[in-house]
Amino acid sequence: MADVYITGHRNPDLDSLCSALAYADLKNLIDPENTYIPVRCSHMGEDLKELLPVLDIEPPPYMRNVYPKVSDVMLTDVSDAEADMLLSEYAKMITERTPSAFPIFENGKFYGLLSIDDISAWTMKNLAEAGEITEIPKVRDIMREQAKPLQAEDLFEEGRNAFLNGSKRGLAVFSGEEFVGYVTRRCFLTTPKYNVILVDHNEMSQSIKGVESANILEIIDHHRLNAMKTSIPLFIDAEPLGSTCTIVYQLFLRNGLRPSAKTAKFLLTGILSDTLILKSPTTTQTDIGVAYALAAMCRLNLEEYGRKIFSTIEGLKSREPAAAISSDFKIYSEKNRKIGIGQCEVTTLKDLDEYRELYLEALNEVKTRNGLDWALLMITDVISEHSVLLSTDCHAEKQLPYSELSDHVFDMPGVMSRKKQLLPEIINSI
Ligand SMILES: [Mn+2]
Repeated sequence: MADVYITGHRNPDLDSLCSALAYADLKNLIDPENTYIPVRCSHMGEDLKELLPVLDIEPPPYMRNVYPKVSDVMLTDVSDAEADMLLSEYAKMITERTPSAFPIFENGKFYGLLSIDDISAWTMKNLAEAGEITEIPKVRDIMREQAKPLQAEDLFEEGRNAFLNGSKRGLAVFSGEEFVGYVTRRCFLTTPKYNVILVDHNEMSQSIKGVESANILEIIDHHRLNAMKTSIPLFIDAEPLGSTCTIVYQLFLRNGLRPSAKTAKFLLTGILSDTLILKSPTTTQTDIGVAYALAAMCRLNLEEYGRKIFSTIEGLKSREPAAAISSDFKIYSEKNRKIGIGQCEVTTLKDLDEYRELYLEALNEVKTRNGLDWALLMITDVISEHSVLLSTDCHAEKQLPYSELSDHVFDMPGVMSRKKQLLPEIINSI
């Protein structure tokens, strides 16, 4: 029985959140041996936070990283060894095992760790001084100075280093102020690994932090392949469809299952949002067929529900530029250059002049903050199927096949897809 975390990309969009939710549902149905947990690996943009309650969708919980932690290896087997106990009573109590360190309590509250070094130091001292042991001490009287406890959230590496740099046999583990377990040197012999499934992305730079140290079991995606080297064989389902949710639906069918109405709604939401209500050029006949089938399953009118998904979109001038840019921002590494491309959906481009300068400024800050060579923002009018592109100063921008409306602002009629239409041009131009 293992836990497997299913995550979409950073700065999650609806396809990432919904494909994680739906795929976890499918995996739990077909593989009851393991537990599949949908998560999101970064915080959500303000627009998404506003939209989810409107759609009545609960996002998967936030998971910071998949680095192994002290809590993954700590021991929690405690018994009621009290500080006031005689050492002989303690010896009887732990006769079954020989722990190198063991937690001691006082009135039910954690008191400290008693280590075999404490016991042997006391024994040797008494034998050296008196030649025999005449009196049995209380546990508290032989316990020596305690080391600083670890925190459950501390990284495995930090825990291991605490032992390498110290001489202690064991260390207490706290969660905040509360004792939750303890670790001995033995706990750090093998590094635990998290199991993860990546949906809606396959690039390390877009994934959950620590993914390089995890077991990647599967990748389900519809983006270009730029996957990391994996440590174990894996299942990949990558298809050039409009949405990861379409692939997840096909996996339901392949397993002879039909999604529940709830899961059908997750899938439909991902498809309609990623394909801009089936209008984006990334939309395939498969996406269209699947979307209508799902709408019937969850009894939603496709057009109406699609408009609802885009209903809370605010004009960019009423938003905070840096937040709007980073709400859906992807970083690509190409030809030794780091390029970031954000995308914002709007329902009109008429007010562009009112916010253009502010967004260009914010884009430069985003570029600096992320150590990028080039940062771009694609502003897409989903109603008229027309985008404009804002760009930081970069020699490659002159190579773009778009007409320049003003300095660093390009016109892209008919361009709806960052991945399929814009990214190849960006790569070409550098
Ligand atoms: Mn997607």
